[in-house]
Amino acid sequence: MKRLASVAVVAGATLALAVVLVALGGEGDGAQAAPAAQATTVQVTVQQFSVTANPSSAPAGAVDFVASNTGSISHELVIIRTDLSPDALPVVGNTVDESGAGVQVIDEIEPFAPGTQQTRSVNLAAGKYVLICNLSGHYQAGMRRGFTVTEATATATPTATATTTATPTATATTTATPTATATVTPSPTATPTATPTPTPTPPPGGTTVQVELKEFSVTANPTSAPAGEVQFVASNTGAIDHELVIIKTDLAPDALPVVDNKANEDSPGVQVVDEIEEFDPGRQETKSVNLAAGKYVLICNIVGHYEAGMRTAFTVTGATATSTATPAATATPATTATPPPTAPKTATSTPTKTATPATATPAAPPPSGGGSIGGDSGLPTAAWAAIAGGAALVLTLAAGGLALARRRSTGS
Ligand SMILES: [Cu+2]
Repeated sequence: MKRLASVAVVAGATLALAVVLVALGGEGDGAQAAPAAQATTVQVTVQQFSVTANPSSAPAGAVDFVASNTGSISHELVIIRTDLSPDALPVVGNTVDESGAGVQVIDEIEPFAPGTQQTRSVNLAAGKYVLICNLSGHYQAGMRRGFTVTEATATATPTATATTTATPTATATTTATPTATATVTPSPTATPTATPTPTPTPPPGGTTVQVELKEFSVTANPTSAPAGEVQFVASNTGAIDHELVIIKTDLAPDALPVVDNKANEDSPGVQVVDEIEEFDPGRQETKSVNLAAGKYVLICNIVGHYEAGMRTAFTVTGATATSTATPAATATPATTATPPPTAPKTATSTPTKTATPATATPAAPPPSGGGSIGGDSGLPTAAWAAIAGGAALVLTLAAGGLALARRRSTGS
């Protein structure tokens, strides 16, 4: 009962406020009075990575969505009727499943360029809607917004425009509740951070370059390497898929020719050396390439990403003098006792069996050898070695016989 009473007070106060405003002469645009008759215009802003709608609801009937792309890459607007919450739409891969359960696509504005505006008029029944951009990864990155369509007659004035103009002292306490205006949340703008950390250390087995990919920047550390093997370790620290394209070019990173919102990988002066295909956020991919001295640009060439800032310069210097010192012998494992090249091969090949007396695991026979011999029994290691040797011999003979038989049967 108390609640009812307070509701009545609020309603009364609101009514009073409205009366006062009308009496004052209605400085606001009082066009909100009869929305059902004509279309409601909804201003929609799409950018990386948000969708906002103002107002955030409309009465059933004609609705004109005026969508502005204030981002730096292309976006689209899909109008979906669904009772699911905006962030709970079914996702397949990197996009919302537009034919998924509980999802009904009403209409959409195809991808349109940054800085442009598109309008779409639709007729909407009362219900809950979600406005999204369904370009790869954009929905997950945050491009979604709930939108409500109310019954046409009942709520003619759900959007209290009076609150913006009127700030009355007396009724302020009671009217504090009903302001349900669309909040325009500023989205984070892309800030390419070029970290200059040049330390081209000469590599023992190649230079490792850490590359960070995110919306919308590419950073490399170090930013240069001596000619030769370069291992790119690319981390996607963003919220959507990215890729890494390694391009040899004398052009500046931001001066690559662009076609259809992508750097043109086939244009003259642009030589794609290699690439890591697009991969998920939070993941890491590695690619080793052999690079000649020269200038390079590292980019993500998913539609729009290059233009949005995903590019950085990378330099490959002439091979340093230290390249001759690289020893080829470091690769050999534990048995590094390998003598200088003059030593005969027989010296290293024969003693392998005897050289491992302690572990009791003799060298496994080359083909089809599977049995490892455990060392827990009471047998002396010499006995095990003998058994192993015998077994190896038998296995080898068996394998040889098998191979012979097979060769004979196939006739080759
Ligand atoms: Cu990208």
